[in-house]
Amino acid sequence: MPADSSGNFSLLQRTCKLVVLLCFLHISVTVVFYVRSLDLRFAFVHNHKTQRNDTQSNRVTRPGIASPTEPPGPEEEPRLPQETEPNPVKKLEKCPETSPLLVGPLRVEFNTPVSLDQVRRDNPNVERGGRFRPRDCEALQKVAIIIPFRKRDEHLKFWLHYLHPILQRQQLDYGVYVINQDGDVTFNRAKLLNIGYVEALKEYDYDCFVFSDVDLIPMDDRNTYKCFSQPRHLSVSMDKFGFRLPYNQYFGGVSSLSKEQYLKINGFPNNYWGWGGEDDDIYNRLASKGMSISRPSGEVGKCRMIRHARDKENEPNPQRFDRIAHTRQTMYQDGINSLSYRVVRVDKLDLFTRITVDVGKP
Ligand SMILES: [Mn+2]
Repeated sequence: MPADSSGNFSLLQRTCKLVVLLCFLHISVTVVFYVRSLDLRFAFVHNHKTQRNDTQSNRVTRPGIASPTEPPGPEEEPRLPQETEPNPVKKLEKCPETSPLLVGPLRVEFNTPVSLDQVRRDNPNVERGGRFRPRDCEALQKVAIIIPFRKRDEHLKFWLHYLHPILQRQQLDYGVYVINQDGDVTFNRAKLLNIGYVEALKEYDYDCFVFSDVDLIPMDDRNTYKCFSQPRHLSVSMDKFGFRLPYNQYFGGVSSLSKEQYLKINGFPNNYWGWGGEDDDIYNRLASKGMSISRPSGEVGKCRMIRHARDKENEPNPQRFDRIAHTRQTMYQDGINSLSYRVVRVDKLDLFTRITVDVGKP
C-alpha cells in the first residue's frame, strides 16, 4: 500500500514541521519576555540608584553585565532615555493611602527618662521647627500638630520621643507647634488651639490640624494623625478610662479637623478658662453643623496618658456646664472670628516650633 505509507509520511512530515514551528514560537515569546523583564529591572535599579546618588555611573547600576575588570569604554555606556534628558523638576508620586512603613501596636512606657539630644539623634530627618515630609513620595496631607502647653517639659520630651518616629512612618508632611501660654493666669486650652491654627497657617499651607494634649501617646501607629471626611477623635481608648470611651460625645485628648471642618464651626471657644468643658463645646459645634465624629477602632485607638498631678492655675471651670448648654447661641460670636492674643516669642527648635503667647485673662 504505497499510497497509504506516503500519506502517513507526509502527515508525519507536516506534524514535525508544526512541532518545530511551535517550538520556535515558544522560544521567541520566551526571549521577548525575558528581554523585557531585564529592561524593566535595569530601569528600576537605575531609577533607584540615581535617586540616591546622581553622580554614580550607569555601569554600576547594571550588575552582572559589566565586569569590574572591563575598562569603562564610552561605547559600552548605553544611556537610558531618562538620563539623556534630565528632568529638572522631580515630580514625586503620591504616597499610598496606607503607609507601608506602619508596624502596628507599640510599647509605650514612661519609666525611662528621655533626653532631647537622644530624640534629635533618633530623628535625623526631622528639620528645624519640627518639620518633616517624606522623601520618596508626596504626602497625602499637610498636617499641623497643635499642642497646648505650659510647664510640661517632661511630658513634651516623651511626646517628641514617641510621636516623631510614628508621624514619619505615617508618611505625613507635618509640623509640630507647641503653643505655650505665657504667665501664670488660668490656662485656656481651646484658645491656645485657635492660636495654633492661625500661627501654623502663617508658616505653611496646612490642610489638616491635629490638636493633641501633650501627655497622650498613641499605642498603635495605624492610628494615623490625619484628617478624614468627618472630624476625627483619635484618643478613643485611653488607659486613664480603662481603655474605653468615657461617653459617646467625648472629643477630648487628641482630635483632628480639616481646615474646612474647623472654619465651618468658627473654630473653638475662647472663653473656657480652667479645666474642662471646652472639648464638649467643640463637640456641640460639630453636632450643630450636622457633622459626625469619626473614630478608629478601640484596638487601633489605644493610648496612654502620662500620670500627673493637676496643674496649678487650671482648676475645674465652674462655668463650664452653663457654657456647654449655650454653645449653639454663642458659637458664632465666640471663635476664630473673635480671637485676640499677642505673640511673645517664636522659637524654632530642632524638634518643634514653640510659640509663646499672651492669651489675656478671664
Ligand atoms: Mn492630662
